Amino acid sequence: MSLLTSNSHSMSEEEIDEYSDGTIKLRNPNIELMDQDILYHLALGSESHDLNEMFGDVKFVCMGGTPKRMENFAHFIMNEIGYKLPAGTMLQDISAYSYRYSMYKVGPVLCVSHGMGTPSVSILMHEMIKLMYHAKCQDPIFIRIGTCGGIGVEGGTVIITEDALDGQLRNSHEFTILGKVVHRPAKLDKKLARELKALASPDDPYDTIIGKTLCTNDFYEGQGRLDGAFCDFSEADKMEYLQKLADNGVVNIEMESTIFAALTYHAGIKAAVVCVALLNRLNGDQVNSPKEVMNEWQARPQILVARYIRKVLAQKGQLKSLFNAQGSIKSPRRFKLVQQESQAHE
Ligand code: R2B
Ligand code: URA
Repeated sequence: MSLLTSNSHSMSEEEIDEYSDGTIKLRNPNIELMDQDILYHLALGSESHDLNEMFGDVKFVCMGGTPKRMENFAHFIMNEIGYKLPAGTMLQDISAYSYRYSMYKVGPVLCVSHGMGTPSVSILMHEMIKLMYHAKCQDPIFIRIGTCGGIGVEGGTVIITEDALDGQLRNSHEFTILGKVVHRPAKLDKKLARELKALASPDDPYDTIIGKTLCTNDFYEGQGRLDGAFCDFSEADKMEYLQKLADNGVVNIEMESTIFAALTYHAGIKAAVVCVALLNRLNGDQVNSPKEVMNEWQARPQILVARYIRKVLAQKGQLKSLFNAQGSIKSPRRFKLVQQESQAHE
């Protein structure tokens, strides 16, 4: 397929946008012709950094809204895959100098914050896909770990997205490019979604389900909330809309899934979205569960994704080598506590 002639609707299921070695085939011929490619919002560049050396081993790119959640996830996954930092080193925010997104690397797992809403995710996805290309990563899998409002599901339920729908229930993301409206399919990897679902344990004290996800451009009016600064509809209108969503198989609402799905699919990257519901929107609009409860809920998608990463690494025989890697930190959590304790006595 010519890089220039491929368009939004031409990519069939069979077409794979990667080379036979699994590296990303960039659908933009301009990049190769540039002296350098500055990934401005990541504070990285193709000539300023050895991106292949830094990121060539990345197999999983996990993204979530906030820098803190992704830092927590980085520490969590470090424990889960038994990755040990070399003596005297700590996890560093690789993109700290961008002051936009944060990024932590734990062996084959890259943990990146994406901010709120599709524009923020779009910018990040362009740069992350180019990063995968410059780094020559092979078959990277992208997973969004997020929060959402549930529809007919209780707070704390883990939801794996089957299809991402826009505000008009279309399974695509709408772009305006050079003044023209372009739709790209918002497709996620169904097999990956099923594999994730299979890793839910009957012992988990919560449900893990698969369903359709509505992606909106706003948290308030856009999600049919009555509690924004403005509201020109009635409670009955809202309930009718939520019921319509439910009738169409929608089980949750969030704000990033269509762009995430559309750009990963366009790049030929396998991707999934796993969110935890912070409330059941059929019961109300306010997010008002206690902080500790919500923190525990937010760990749930991370637990599922960690199970998946462990499983894949174990299948490839790579889990053991990570466990055996040289390192001096036995427990990142305790390490941090000891460090904080020492700082307090400075
Ligand atoms: C879920 O939570 C955020 C809004 O509070 C948004 O980023 C999303 O998708
Ligand atoms: N995130 C959303 O986008 N909506 C909710 O209701 C909760 C979290």
